[in-house]
Amino acid sequence: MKQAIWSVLLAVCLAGNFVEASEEISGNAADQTALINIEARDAIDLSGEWHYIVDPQKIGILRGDRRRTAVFEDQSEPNSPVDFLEYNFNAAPVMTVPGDWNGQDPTLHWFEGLVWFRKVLQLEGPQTARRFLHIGAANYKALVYVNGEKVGEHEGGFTPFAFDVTTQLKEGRNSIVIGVDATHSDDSVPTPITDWKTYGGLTRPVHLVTVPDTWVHDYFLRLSGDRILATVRLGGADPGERTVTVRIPELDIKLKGKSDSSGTASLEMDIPAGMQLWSPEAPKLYDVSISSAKDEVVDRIGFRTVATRGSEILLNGEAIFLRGISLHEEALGAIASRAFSEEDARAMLGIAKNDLNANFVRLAHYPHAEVMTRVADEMGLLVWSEIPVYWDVAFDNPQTLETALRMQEENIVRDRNRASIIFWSVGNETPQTEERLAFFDAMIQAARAMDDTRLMTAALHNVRSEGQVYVVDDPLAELIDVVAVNTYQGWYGRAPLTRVPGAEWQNPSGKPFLFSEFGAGAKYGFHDPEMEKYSEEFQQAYYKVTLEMVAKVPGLAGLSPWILKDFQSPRRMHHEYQDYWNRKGLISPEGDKKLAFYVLRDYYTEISNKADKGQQE
Ligand code: GCB
Repeated sequence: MKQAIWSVLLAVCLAGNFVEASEEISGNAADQTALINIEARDAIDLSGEWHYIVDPQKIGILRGDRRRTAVFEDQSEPNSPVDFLEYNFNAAPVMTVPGDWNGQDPTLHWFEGLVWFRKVLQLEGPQTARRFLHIGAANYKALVYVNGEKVGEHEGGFTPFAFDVTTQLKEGRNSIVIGVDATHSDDSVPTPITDWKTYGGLTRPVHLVTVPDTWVHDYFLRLSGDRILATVRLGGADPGERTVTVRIPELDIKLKGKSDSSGTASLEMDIPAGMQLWSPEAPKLYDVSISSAKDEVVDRIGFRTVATRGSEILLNGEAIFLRGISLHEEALGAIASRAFSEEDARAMLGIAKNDLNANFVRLAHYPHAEVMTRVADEMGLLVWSEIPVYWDVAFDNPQTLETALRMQEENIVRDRNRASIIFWSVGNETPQTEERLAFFDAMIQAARAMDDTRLMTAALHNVRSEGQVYVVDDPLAELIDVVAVNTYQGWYGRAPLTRVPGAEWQNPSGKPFLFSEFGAGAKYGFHDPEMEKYSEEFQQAYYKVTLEMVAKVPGLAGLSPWILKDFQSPRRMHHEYQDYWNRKGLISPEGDKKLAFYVLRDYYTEISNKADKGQQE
């Protein structure tokens, strides 16, 4: 169950005579999704060095009469009331936040347990302003304390959360302690079994955000038919009956209205003449201001529509072919890391857009950093955004569903103003069971209720084969808008590459059909004229035959081969070729292009003129 790890731990510690737990540790104190667009707010950026303490037995979450190990209290000061301490943040090493611990401390390379982080913050004057501690992401669970008091906890490694810390902050020295536990379980999302490395830590920025009495919490601007719609949610003790204004100066737009008793305002108008729609070729973004009373948040937002017509995907009413590539959220470099700066995002997405001639990226297998979709908006790349319901999660566990729903909500609320995102994906390669169908049904309904302007999808692998005919055979196809399939014929299994072009695909749903993955491993620099697996020549040949097969699929709407860059994975243990890297990248960890890169680039260049005009014949 969701809190099982903590409960077991408590039981163990009680047996060991720790008499009292620090406090209630079940439940999630964040009662609503975090306020959005932190970069545009009045905020203190807590990036930089944080002291950290590794807690392999997770004893630091207990207090009772053992205050000497109650790490969250942070009594690391000379006049501590405790007899003596068995930790000391001041003497502990530091690491950079945002950042994963795996790449920063060699002893934590594969560590998947609890690490405590502490930052001291000096604040001047009496602390009356309302403040939120906003955490961009902590993988996987976070326990958050301010000045020794618990302000909340959060589960889920890739989405933001925030706690109101107004009453805990004080003038002078403030201690912020965050316990980050990277332990996954059979009930977590994902489980411990993934083909990617679990990076632990505070992997995205931490901010202390100041808001006025009534603040703009989140907003959603979009097109619906020939109207612009804006939904603005206010926060505060009394957010009802407030004037809310949305301005787009370049278009002379000023929408004004009042919030309802819950603090939500819904504004709309006809699309003005002269408004430019966002597209990969012309990624037009407008400066937008959203304000109410003393709060104003500015953003840059693009407007476009996405829909389906039979087997076609329509962007702004025109059929589009998705020339895609999948990517993990890992920065370039021999020592891979999860932290994604704007520079990292520009480097990776730039290779996709400019070097590969892609117009689409599948951001697998979890929500990537917000900066990725912001840069995609700017560069003109369409985005697939995914929730890590990966392989076999506990589909029959209501708490696992709750976790997945919450992640999805946090992701959608954070990112639904990004024109680049066209798909919300609920998961990847899941087993064909009734429980899983019900689980996804709940996710899809919830996503549609929050955002009816995008298409729902999932990466499927349930395929029936009749000789060389492959038929997508998954009832989930009924619930989603776009059917996407992962296929590895020619890599996994013994079928020779010569068989691949003869494969014939059928998609009985009649909905748009994508290849969300295909790929083969190759170690950059390993050349073999005999085309052994793991050689660049094998991968190159694999891409050639697979693209031959792809080109024959009638009405195919696009592809996102696996994957742009080699990525770290505990499952890839072959010392000669893998050394814990999944080598299906078209580029090496350092960014060197393998031979197959050019095969895909040439294919995209060749079809781009044709594809821009419509789908494949
Ligand atoms: C898949 C998974 C992906 C793996 C990939 C592989 O089907 O969706 O997460 O990394 O195959 O390399 O086998």
